[in-house]
Amino acid sequence: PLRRAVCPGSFDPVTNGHLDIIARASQLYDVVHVAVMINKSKQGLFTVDERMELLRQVTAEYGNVRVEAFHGLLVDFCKQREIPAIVKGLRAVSDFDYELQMAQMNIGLSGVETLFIPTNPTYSFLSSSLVKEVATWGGDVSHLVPPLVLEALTERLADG
Ligand code: COD
Repeated sequence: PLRRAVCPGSFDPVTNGHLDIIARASQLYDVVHVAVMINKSKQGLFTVDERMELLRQVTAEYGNVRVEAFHGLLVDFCKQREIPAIVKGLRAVSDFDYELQMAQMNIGLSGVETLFIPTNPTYSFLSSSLVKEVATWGGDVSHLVPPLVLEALTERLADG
């Protein structure tokens, strides 16, 4: 059977930090599902469809990445697709508390394991929310997101 893993997140929008983890997971597993988790209480800068389209384009070169959206529990996404592993990036100790809590909850709920990949230090300070904030005020984020995402950000922020 194919070895599967999921990289979940909000991806609003995808950054070079996300891509580093997705690329590394794609070397370790036959199929990597990238799950855009829908959070109705959190309005994004990009719609879920826009986030998925950006993710599809920037992960196309890896060849074994599937981008999907899901509303509900991550463990249910995993159960429906027979995915035994969640792969997450750990940026710093500050990520650890919450990530450990979620990992323990998820294994308790359904036996799905969580594996952590240490973030490339180049991206350890990077988050989608900081990228949005810096870009909003005209700061240069061209080294932090793929060119396609930079284009989408510039366009979206010019609209608003
Ligand atoms: N470098 C490396 N990895 C990174 C970086 C970076 N700079 N930035 C982010 N990442 C990785 C991390 O692993 C992170 O967890 C993931 O990418 C996604 O990041 P975001 O910011 O897009 O997404 P979050 O933090 O909003 O995602 C949280 C989830 C959606 C995964 C979580 O809330 C969830 O699983 N929700 C579904 C509902 C559920 O099951 N809840 C119960 C949980 S126990």
